[in-house]
Amino acid sequence: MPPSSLRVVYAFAREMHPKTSDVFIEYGTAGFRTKANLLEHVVYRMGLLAVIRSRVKNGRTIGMMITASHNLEPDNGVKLVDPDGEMLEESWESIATTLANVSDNDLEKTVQEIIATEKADMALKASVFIGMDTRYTSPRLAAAAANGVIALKGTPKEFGIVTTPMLHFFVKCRNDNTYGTPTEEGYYEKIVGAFKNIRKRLPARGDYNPRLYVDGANGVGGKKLKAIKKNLTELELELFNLGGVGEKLNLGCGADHVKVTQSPPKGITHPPFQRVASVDGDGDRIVYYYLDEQQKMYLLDGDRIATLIASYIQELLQACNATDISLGIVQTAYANGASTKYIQETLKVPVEFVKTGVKHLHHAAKTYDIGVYFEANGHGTVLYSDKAKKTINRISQEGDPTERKAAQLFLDFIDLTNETVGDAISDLFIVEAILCARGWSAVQWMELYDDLPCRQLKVTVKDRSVIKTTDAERICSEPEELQLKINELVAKYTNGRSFARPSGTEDIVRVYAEAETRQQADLLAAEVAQAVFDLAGGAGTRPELPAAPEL
Ligand code: 16G
Ligand code: MG
Repeated sequence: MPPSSLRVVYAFAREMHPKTSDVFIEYGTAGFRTKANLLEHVVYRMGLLAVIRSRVKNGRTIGMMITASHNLEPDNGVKLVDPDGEMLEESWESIATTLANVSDNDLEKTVQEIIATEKADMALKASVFIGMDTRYTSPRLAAAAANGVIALKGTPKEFGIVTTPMLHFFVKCRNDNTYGTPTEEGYYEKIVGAFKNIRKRLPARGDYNPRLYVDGANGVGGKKLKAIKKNLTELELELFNLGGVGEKLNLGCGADHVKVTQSPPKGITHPPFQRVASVDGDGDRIVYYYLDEQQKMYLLDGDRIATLIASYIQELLQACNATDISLGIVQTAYANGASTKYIQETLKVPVEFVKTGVKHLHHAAKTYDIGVYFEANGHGTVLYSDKAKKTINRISQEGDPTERKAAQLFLDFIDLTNETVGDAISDLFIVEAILCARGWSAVQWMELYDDLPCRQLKVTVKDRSVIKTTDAERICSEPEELQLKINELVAKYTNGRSFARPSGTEDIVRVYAEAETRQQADLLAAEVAQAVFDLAGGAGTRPELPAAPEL
C-alpha cells in the first residue's frame, strides 16, 4: 500500500477512534479486557493488526471476537483468533500490546515497523471474521474493528452476535473446508447434527432423563440454545436467564458465578436432582450442578466433565480395539486433587499440569493422539490428532462388526467436538450424549469420586507482579518466604493443598485451597490469603479468618 493512502488511515484513526486514555492496557490471558469505554481505539488498532496478521499468514482468515466473557456488563474486550481457529500465537501478544498503547502520533510509525518486522506482504488480500457478544457496547466496538480492517484494505465479515467458540469454528472452517461450513447454520449442522446422529444410535435408557435445565448467564450461549431448541427433540431443554428486560449479563448467574460461589444461579427454580447446566456470558465455559432435597448443591465442574469424557473415550478406544492411540488429560493447579487422583489411579491415564489459560492447555493437549483438556472453571475440549482420526475412520470401515459400530459412534463424537477451543454448547451435547450412553443420572455421574472441599479467595495487593510462580503455578517462587509460609499452613490440614497466583485478568492475587472438610478448606484459604497480604504487599483491608474448625 503506498504511504499516501496509509496516511489517510492515520488521519481517520485520530478522527474516528482516537486514543482518549493513557491507561496502559495489556493483551492478557484472553486478549484485552477492561471497561468498554477504554477500548474503542484498541479494537480499531486490533482491526489493523488482524489485517497484518492475515497477510503474514498468506491471506488466511483471522478472527476478532468482541467479548469480556464472564465479566459484568460494563466491561468488554477483544481477542484475535489465528487461522487454525486457535488463540493468537503468544509471540504476537506483545506486538498487540505495543500497538494498543502507542499514541495516535506514533501509530503510523508503529504499524509500519510491525509490517516490516513481520514481513507482511501488504499487496496480498486479507480477510478478518468479526463476532461479538450481547453487551450493549459490542456493536460500537465491532464497527471500530471493521473500520480498522477496512483501513488497511482488508475484508471484514461481520457475524453479529455469536458465541466465542462459534467464531473460532468459523475461522477454522474458512481456512480448512474439510472441518465444516463457516456459518452459523454450518456450526449447527455439524455439532447438533452429530448429537442427533449419536442419539439415533443411543436412545435414552436407564436413569438418563433427557430433560435438562440451562442457565444462559443472560448472554449469547442461552440465546443460541434457544435457536437450537426449535429443532431438537432429543433433549428437553428448559432455558433460563436468556437476557430478558432487566436481566443483567453474568450478574448472579452463569458458569463463573456457579463455580466460584459454589451456589446456584438466580432466576431459576427446579426440582431436586434435576441436572442444570450453567454456561458463561460468551458461551465458552460450562459447569453442571444439581440440588438435593435439602437444597445442598452438588457441582459437576470442568474436572468432572474432563473425567467423564476421558473415561468414555477410553471405553470407545477399547471397543474399537485402537490400542496404539494415546490418551492424555491436561489440567491446571485449580483441578480438584480428587479428580487428579481418579485420573491417575482409576483411569490410569497420564495427566499433565500447565499454567492457567486456554492457550497453555490447548498446546499441551496437542502432544497426545487424543488430548482432553479442561480448566476446573468449565473451559475445555478434546483434541483429536490426524493419526487418531485416520485410525478411527479406518476401523469404522475395516474393523469387525463390533469395532466398526464403536468406531462409527466415535466418529460422531469427534464431529460433536469443537476442537478449536472450549465450547459450552458442544460440551453440553458431549456430556448429554455420554450420560445417555451410560444411562446415568447426574447423581451417578457424581458418584465417580468425591471432590475435596475447596475455596477460592481474592487478595488485593499494591503490585501483583511481585508474586512469581513456578511448577504450573502450584509453587510461589517469589517472595520466597510466602511459599515457606504456605507449606507451613498446608501441613496442618489433612489432604491440604493451596497456592497463590497473580490473576491474568484482574488486578488481584487469587488464592486456592482444598482440604478434607469444608471448614478446613475455608480456613486454609483464609490463612493463605492473610499470608499473601502480609508478605506480598497487601493493600486495603486485611482478609479475615473464619471461625477455626476442629482439626
Ligand atoms: C481467562 C481465560 C481462562 C482462565 C481465566 C483465568 C481464555 C480463553 N480464558 O478467562 O482460561 O481460566 O482467564 O483468569 O484463555 P485469572 O488469570 O484472572 O484467574
Ligand atoms: Mg467465556
